[in-house]
Amino acid sequence: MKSQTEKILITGALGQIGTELTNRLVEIHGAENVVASGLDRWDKNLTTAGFYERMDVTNTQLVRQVIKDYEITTVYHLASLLSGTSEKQPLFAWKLNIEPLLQFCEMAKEGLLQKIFWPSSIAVFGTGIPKENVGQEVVLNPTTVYGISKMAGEKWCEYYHTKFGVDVRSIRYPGLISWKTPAGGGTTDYAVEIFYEAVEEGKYTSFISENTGMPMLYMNDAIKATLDLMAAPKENLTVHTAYNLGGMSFTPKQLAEEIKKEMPDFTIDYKPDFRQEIADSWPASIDDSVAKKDWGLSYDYGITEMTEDMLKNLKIKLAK
Ligand code: AKB
Repeated sequence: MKSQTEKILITGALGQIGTELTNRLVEIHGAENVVASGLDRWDKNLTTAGFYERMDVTNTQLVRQVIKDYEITTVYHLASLLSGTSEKQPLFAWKLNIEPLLQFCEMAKEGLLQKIFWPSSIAVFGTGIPKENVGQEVVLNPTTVYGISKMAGEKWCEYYHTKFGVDVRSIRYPGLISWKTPAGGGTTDYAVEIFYEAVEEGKYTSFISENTGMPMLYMNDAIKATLDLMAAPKENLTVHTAYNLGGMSFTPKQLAEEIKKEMPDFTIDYKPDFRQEIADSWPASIDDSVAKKDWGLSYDYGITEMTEDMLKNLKIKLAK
């Protein structure tokens, strides 16, 4: 018999979202109810979770064993290859981004798990869709490996929910900006790198061109949204693919202007690489009214508050 307490497993727990989500889940549920997992060797400073499992998430047998051993009820399955890296390793991206999700859905179907969170992305939209204020129910036409895997994952979530009543919830994250753990392999990562380089070098060369707008979200708001979605009553949820999240929208040039308000000598130049084509296929802004209506999505950070908080924290972190 499973215990009634929520027991949580986080995959990708040492990544950009994973680190901060783990900390928050530990605050809410207690370290003894949170199991972090990742590929790194265990070290006592690795995570705030009460337990750590060094685990390749594509190793189904091992993952099942971990779920059983800890009597896990809820999985935050964050392990994923992002858009830039996926273009370089398409077959591995498909394997990592899809197969473990299906395994977790199977475990939930069998009654081994009660709830799953899986991140989707604005990468699902793709070309031929209006750039601005893209709605929840538009035709999806991803042209990247990452976008294709996320679109397929969303449809699998919907399938398991509709056919078997699996409680799997998802968000189409925009670019995520944070200072605690660096991002890795994404197209929106310029908006994180720029802060590190501003503090360390006073200048930045952007791999995205100056007037390319993309939706972005500060990590504090991303964590809040994820937990709010997971806490929402099941019957309020009308979207079983993944919820749109708009956050804020800006271009590299606009972000540089914000940084200059705090650091007047900061300079930026532009040298777009292969990720420019990916960015060009994504929306510039997103309509997230369905998430606001269904589970009360709200944000605390705009571009100015986010920039102030990033610079304040990175100056302290990088001085150490
Ligand atoms: C990426 O750039 O690949 C991610 C995303 C928008 O999903 N940050």
